Amino acid sequence: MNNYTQELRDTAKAMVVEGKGILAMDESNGTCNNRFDKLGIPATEDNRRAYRELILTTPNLSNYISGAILYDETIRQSTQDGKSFVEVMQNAGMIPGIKVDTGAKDLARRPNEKVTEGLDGLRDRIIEYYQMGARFAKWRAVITISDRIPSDGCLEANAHGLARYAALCQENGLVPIVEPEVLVDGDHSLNRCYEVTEKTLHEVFRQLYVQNVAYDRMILKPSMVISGANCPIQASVEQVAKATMECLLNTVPSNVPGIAFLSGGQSNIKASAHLNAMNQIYGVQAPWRVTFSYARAIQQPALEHWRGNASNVAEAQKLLLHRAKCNSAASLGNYNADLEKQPALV
Ligand code: 5MM
Repeated sequence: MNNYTQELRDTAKAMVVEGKGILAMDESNGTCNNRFDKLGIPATEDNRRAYRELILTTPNLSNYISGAILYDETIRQSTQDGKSFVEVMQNAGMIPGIKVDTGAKDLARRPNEKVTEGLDGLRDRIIEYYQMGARFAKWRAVITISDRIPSDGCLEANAHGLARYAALCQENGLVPIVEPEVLVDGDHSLNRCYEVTEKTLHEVFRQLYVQNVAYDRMILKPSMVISGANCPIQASVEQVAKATMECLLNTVPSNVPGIAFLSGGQSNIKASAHLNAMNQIYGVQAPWRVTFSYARAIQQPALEHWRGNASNVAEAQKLLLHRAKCNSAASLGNYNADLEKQPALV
């Protein structure tokens, strides 16, 4: 056991504690600016700061959110009245996390495939983030489906990167969120998504083992097994829930404390319904907690309402809290149409 063993176990458990999930707000400047552009919000550093302040100061957010994933710019920012975002989170009882990958880049000699970069200097960056108050990290690998891909080379390179990152995190006190995202883009079927997701997760856990990563001190952030966005036959909520859970039960070791899904461009309601169905159908049978680590499926209504206007902050916070509350209920199998209609009280 190194010095961090018990701390990492405790942090991982707290991240997926019953009834809570993780808020992803780690959009890099490029992604955040694109989302602002679509709504006519000027893409300035202060607008990014103001938006993140809106999120983190939402009253009662910690009733449903255990921790939030920040971006490098965000973890160094403060509220308008000078309180650092890390302090705001600590005071509210939410664990600060940090995205440490530097993005998915073209994989050499593999058309249409990506590999996530960021290992250079990572140990020093993790040590700095720990000192700043972060207690977990995130690294996202991106896998694209077509008839010919993913290649074995792409799966191996991405899984290796995830495993090297996870080992460095555990060595230096951060719980690694391991995020292999199988993209929804394409016209593939649910079965094809199952096949690719299963192969991806097998390779990820093989590489985690090779790099000596402790499964009981990490969180998995997978995509759901879902029909491709352009597939003419879209699987039902129940089919997605069953396929996803079967796939995870076949691949994820039972001592992983929790699975926190990404939403991957699903509608808000579908993201809640799928998570809810998984918890309703499998409930206590699952060996790990099954919850959410959504970005768009929690933030989108709030961002659309805010539009960069200070007078919209309070209402935007209500919308954010509502999505957090619905997904919290889904993580317990208690989400339903009535709850969806009830506004959350800030
Ligand atoms: C897949 O994206 C992650 C989860 O978000 P969704 O729930 O919206 O799918 C998210 O944490 C993601 O990693 C960032 O938003 C994107 O960051 P980049 O690095 O692409 O700006």
